[in-house]
Amino acid sequence: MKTIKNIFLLTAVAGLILSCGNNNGGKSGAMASSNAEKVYVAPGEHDEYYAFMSGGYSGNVTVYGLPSGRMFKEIPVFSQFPTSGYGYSEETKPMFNTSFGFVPWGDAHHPDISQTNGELDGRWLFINENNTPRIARISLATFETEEIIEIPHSAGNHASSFVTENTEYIVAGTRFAVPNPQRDMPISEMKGEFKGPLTFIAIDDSGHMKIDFQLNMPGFNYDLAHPGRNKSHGWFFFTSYNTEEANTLLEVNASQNDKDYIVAVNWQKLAEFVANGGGKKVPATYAHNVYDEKTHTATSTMMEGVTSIDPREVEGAVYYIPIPKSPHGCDVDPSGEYIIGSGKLSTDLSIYSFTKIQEAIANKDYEGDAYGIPVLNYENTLAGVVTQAGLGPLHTEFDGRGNAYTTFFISSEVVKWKLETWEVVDRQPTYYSVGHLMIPGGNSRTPDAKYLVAMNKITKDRYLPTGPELEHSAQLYDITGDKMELLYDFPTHGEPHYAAGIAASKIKDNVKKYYDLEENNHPYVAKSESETKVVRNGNEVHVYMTMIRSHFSPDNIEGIKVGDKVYFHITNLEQDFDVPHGFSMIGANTSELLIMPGQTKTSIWEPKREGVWPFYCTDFCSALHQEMQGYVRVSAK
Ligand code: CUK
Ligand code: CUA
Repeated sequence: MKTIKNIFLLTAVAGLILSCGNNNGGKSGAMASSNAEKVYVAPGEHDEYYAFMSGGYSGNVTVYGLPSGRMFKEIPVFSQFPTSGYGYSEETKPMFNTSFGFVPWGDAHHPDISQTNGELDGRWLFINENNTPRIARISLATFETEEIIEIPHSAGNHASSFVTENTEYIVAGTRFAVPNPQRDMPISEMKGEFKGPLTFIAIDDSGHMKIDFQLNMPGFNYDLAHPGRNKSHGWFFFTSYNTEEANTLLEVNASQNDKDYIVAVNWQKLAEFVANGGGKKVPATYAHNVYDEKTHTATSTMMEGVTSIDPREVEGAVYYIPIPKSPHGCDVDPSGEYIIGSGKLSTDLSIYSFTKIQEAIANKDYEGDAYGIPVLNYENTLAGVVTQAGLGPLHTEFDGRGNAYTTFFISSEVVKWKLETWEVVDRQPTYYSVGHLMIPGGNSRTPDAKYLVAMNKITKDRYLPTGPELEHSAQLYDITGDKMELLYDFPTHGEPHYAAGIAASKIKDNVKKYYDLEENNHPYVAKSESETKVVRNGNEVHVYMTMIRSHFSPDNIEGIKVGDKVYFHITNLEQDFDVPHGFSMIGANTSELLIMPGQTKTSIWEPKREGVWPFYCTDFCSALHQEMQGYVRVSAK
């Protein structure tokens, strides 16, 4: 209890010291203006990098440009988004289907970009949902969520979504241990009974996610993860906490042991084992939701069964390595030799050597075991320790020049240190209390290390006050010199945990400008005004509608009755970049729709009253945008 209290005190003190200090990051006027030049992207010019930031409790992803810090877009993923109608349109509602029912909100933490040969390839962005465990795949051609898969037997899907070097697997680790299979049992009897499955999701030949297997680990909490890369490709590393398996007052009870574990998993061995028929098919029910770009429609399939592996049944595949208690981040350097574990209650970082881990495994140099899983020796696997580097280390990124950068939440700073000598070479304050940090490509073999973005949890006085809550704040540092230089603050949306950055050149030429109308296979498409019609089927009315600058067709609809269920299936006939049209109907509680060129979307309207009711385009699309409107006549039943 004492430690915990002290930590909170320290947070307050650190915060105070920093807020009394120089709030602009200690820049004199001249320096500030040269920093301004570094982030200045002249009107009409493009940024050098994309930054995809998780939205935390917003459930979505925001897209920023670096170095300008300009926000370009919010990509709706796990949450309904009235701006576009995502999760409201009939086509996208199935994206929120889960085994728990319709869940139109999520807590999105860790985005990761697909890789080929250890380099970011710019095809997809993956992101996890913590609360109702799911992983999403977003296309970096359309910037749309194309797929969401639920993770069965998991709870608090936090050690996710991290991608291996050839996107062989997207890995999802559970934070909460829970009964597996779920059952009614006393919470106090969790010890030894709960499980913490780690899920390995592959991409199948059709480009879709499929759960290949689950590693049914003992019931610790699995917090964060990163894949091995380069020489450690084929392995995956996770941090665990609460190895005490406490079920209450974790702040006290989960800090009893001085050490928790890093889990080292040889996934290549497990994949082989499963490919040869290993593992046990166990019951599982989970939703798999796929958005099809040709029909512009999502379908949800309820899947049954997963392959489960007991970590003890595959020799040489799973090991525990002790780490100072309650670790958080788990990061792997670009060479793959060093695995960095940060103890969030500690001042030190433990750095493990992949070579030493392999030697320890070969020599069976075990300290003992936990639930039959060998525990390697702490000292013998350690490559080094960065000592007294700061308070509350959380996450580390790399620049590919032999340096690592670690965030310290409590002392509110980013610390730069050298791999191999473990010496601290620079530290810069963050405003305030930084969580993750991101260097574009910082978790690949080849970081593109010009900038570092710190994602801060507390904003306080950085911006004009906006009521009791301020948006979180990111800070951009120039890391090309010996010392990091704070360039810029910019507000972020929701709560960015991790972010993924990539050179714009790897994406921008592949971005889709519009959907080909010829390829539109939506069942209710109207590809020209001559195909528009109104079809009644009992009390269901299907309106096949089109939109083009600057009218709807049809724009006068009669014959609708109170009690009807009207489906507006609206196709945007435009074949040009950046000409969406909107559709909104008076009194409709289903959100407006924003329909991309060549796309069809459906809105349902159930008129309650007789009259003549207008609809209009919501997006200012041409000089005659305001004329883009129509009426529906509603008569008594
Ligand atoms: S967690 Cu948020 S600061 Cu979800 Cu990656 Cu460490
Ligand atoms: Cu179409 Cu405004």
